[in-house]
Amino acid sequence: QPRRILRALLSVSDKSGLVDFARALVAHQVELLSTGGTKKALAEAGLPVRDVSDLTGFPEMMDGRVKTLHPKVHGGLLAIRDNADHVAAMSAHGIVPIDLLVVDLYPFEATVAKGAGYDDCIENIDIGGPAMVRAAAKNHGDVAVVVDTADYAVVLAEMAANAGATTLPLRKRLAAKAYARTAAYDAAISGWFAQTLGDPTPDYWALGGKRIQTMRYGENPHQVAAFYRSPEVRFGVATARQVQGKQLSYNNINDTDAAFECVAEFDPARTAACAIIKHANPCGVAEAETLVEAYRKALMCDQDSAFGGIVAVNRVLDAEAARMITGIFTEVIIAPDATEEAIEIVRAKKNLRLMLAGGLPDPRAPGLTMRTVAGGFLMQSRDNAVVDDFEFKVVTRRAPTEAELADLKFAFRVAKHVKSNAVIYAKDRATVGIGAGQMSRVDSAAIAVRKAEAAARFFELPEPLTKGSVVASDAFYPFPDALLVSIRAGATAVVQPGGSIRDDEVIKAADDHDVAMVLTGYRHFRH
Ligand code: 93A
Repeated sequence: QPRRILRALLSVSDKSGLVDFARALVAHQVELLSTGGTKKALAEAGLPVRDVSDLTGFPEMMDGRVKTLHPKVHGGLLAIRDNADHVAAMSAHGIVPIDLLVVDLYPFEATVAKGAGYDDCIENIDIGGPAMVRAAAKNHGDVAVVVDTADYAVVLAEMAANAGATTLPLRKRLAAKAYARTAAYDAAISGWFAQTLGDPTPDYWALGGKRIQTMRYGENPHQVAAFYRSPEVRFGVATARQVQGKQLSYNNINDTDAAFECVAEFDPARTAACAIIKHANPCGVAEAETLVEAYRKALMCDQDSAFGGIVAVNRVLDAEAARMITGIFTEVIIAPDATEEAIEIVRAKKNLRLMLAGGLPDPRAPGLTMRTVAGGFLMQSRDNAVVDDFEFKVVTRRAPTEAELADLKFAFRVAKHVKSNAVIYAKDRATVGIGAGQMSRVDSAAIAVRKAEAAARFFELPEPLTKGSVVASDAFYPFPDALLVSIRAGATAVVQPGGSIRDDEVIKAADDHDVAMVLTGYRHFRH
């Protein structure tokens, strides 16, 4: 059912593209109606346009809070054109049909993002806009609704092809988008309220977000996927600028996020740091004076796994680091920024994606993480506990040396970003063995040792770097067995949360081998 557009109501906050679009509508003999600011913009461009106040017989009032909330507007949007009762009501009340609604809502999300005050945020809650959008979308049998400037061209293309009319399939698509937009808008508002009320898990939870990318597929080729950006702006993979390279895949984005969150634990003012990620787990993390040195040390942990990995750094990517990272097959590099020279070097690898985020994610930031379960979803606050804020309580006869303590802190920082059960061996502020994602902590402890042995063979070292290393466990040791695996491999100090009913037994095993143990009181499960 093509519907000829004879009258359009335009009410947009973002005026970009407006005049050209409206001019094209006028060329199709469409009559324009508009609210204050939009009307002004159109009139200034010399286009014939009627004020909505003209139609309603009411002025805009209460600082614009009431401008389109009127039966002449909503009747014109909601009336079914081939329903005799509706048509009779229209003529009885002097209501004229509105065939196209174009709305860009008050910029609530952007107002919050720029840190505006409470009253300003409240004033930027659009009421009339969503009301019209929802009305027009309900009546998509007759009315086309546009909530995204990207659709101006789509509508014009259809009108051009259909003598000024839109088709039902397009109007349905526009309606679906319109409801998604108002839902995301309300989600942003309720999310903001929850935050201001300090009530992060309210009775109802609505998720907002804008699609920024459609993927060829999801985690596997038979799954569909898209990437959405949440309205609150922060430094992260979703806000990073892709400087070059192929499109990111679902798994790339997931891994890039893991990599960037991991290096963000390392204050760039204190140290350079690098993380190499595969399948969302680090296969090498290191601190050093320079990024290139950090990368070199990270790579030594598990050279094999690093192939096709994702690399994150915590400082401006420089030429030396870029040169070395591009020396082996890498999928993605993410950094707060990069020098021109580094960008030039990466450019030689056409497919390699370079993501520049403008800054690092704040590891202490509040916020929520979500995962779906059959029939619902789980929300929790982020794991924003940071090693620098922990008290490292020594529980063994021997206290760690200064060097051991630095490595223990390093290892526990990394442990937070390794899937449980996580056991991390570190030496000289670099991982030398990572055990991840095992159902038994003993297995994680042993796998990490095996990795170190493989690295020793590869680099022809006299002995695995686990000799004389420290070890971190993401959760307490329920028994001494996993710890004993690490001690046998040569670990001299250990950090763990503590809290097991067998802590005494575990501490005794450490004391028996003159191993230093510290407890953090914080667990870092990650699943
Ligand atoms: O304050 S409102 O919620 N009350 C209304 O009746 C209303 N009608 C349209 N905001 C309302 N709008 C919004 O005004 C639109 O959604 C759009 O964002 C904005 C356009 O205003 P102007 O044309 O004056 O720039």
